[in-house]
Amino acid sequence: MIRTLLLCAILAVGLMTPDAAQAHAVLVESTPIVKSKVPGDKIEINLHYNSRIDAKRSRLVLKGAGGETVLTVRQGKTEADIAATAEGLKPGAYTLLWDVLSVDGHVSRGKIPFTAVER
Ligand SMILES: [Cu+2]
Repeated sequence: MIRTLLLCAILAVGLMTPDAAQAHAVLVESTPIVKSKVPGDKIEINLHYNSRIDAKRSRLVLKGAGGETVLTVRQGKTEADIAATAEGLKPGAYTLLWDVLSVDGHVSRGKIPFTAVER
């Protein structure tokens, strides 16, 4: 992790183009919001990053009591957004695991815990 960040810093300094300087993907905003309660059995997911994301080479996995589901990732409203639809959710705790490829070729990952509740 630290080694990856260092490498990024070195690359960012080495290739001081506007793109490289802001290429490493950091999650800026998410739907659902971390630790939020989401009503209903179908949720629209949208993750917004600080840089362009390669949606085709990014992964979203939804983990819940019933197991793991690999979601179909699509480009969101902008090139810095990815989106997916999760259906058939039962009330309970879930974790959305994201794994994205940004334009500098680096993968970053994170998780978004949330709770599905009855509408
Ligand atoms: Cu990077």
